[in-house]
Amino acid sequence: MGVGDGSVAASVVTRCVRIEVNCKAIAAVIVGLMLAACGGSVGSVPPTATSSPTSTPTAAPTPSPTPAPNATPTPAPPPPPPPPTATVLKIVRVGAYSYAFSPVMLSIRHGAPLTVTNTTAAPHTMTADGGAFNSGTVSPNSTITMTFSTPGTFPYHCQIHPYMTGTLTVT
Ligand SMILES: [Cu+2]
Repeated sequence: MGVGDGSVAASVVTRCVRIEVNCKAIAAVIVGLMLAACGGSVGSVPPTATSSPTSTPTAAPTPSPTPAPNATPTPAPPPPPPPPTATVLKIVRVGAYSYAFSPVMLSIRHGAPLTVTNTTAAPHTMTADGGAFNSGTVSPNSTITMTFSTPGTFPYHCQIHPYMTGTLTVT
């Protein structure tokens, strides 16, 4: 009866206490887990980062000396064609009283200068036999320059010394 009721009640209370204990235990476990999960690091040494291993500082790569850009020397531009060197016709003395053109046979491009140098002490001329050209008097130890525009072969002579002859070929 009463006792029975009392024991039943006590049993209920005991169960409740046990449940409460279990609840407290569970709560404690949960709290512990939470602490372990998020509070584990509180107050403790921060975990050393293992993702970035301390690498030995490699020396900065010594920049290899850049070779001077002279590998392919720019080929020098071809030299400009030399100006037409003047063809020289000399008037020389031969023997004691004779003169001559030297060389006797001479070729020159049309338009190119012909330098006539009188190396003697007498005046001379360079006169085409057919009258195509005439240098006029070339004074002693002087030089004149002539050009010829018409190609052809021109025998010439000195008007002062008719025995002085030569042939000029204009190409
Ligand atoms: Cu002459």
